[in-house]
Amino acid sequence: MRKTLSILALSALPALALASGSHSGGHDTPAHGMPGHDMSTMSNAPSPAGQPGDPAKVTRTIELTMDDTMRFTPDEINVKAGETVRLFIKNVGKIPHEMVIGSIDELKAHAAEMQKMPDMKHAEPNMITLGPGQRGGLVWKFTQAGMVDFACLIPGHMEAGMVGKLKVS
Ligand SMILES: [Cu+2]
Repeated sequence: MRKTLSILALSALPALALASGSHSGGHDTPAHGMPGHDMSTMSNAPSPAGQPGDPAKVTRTIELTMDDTMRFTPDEINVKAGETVRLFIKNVGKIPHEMVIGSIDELKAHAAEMQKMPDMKHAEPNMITLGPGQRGGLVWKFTQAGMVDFACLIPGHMEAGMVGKLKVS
């Protein structure tokens, strides 16, 4: 009986991770937003980084790992403009990590807010937070050629080098 329960508890974890990754809502705290700007519309605004992808249009799955040496593996990924990919990420570390896609300026601004509010709960289509051993996916469409960045915005991680690049050609 005890064994059955623990298996159930473990199998629920990836489902939770996937749920948070696909969550379309904004941040929980209004302090995070800009005055007079509805956060729920922000993720739909055109961004050079691309936009949330349609899971039905995924043409490729790219697997990544995150670990406690503050690295993504791989940390450089080549994609094509117009391509919708599924980034399938596994946290192989013993502490939580996350992957957030954006321009380096967006990521730095977001990291600064995370420093002020380390307990801030956030879930947006451009990010996924994974606990130790968890895995989950993020579907993203790359809209224009250029360099798109990603980082782990848990306080201290980006500063320790937990960043990566998506080269869109
Ligand atoms: Cu991290």
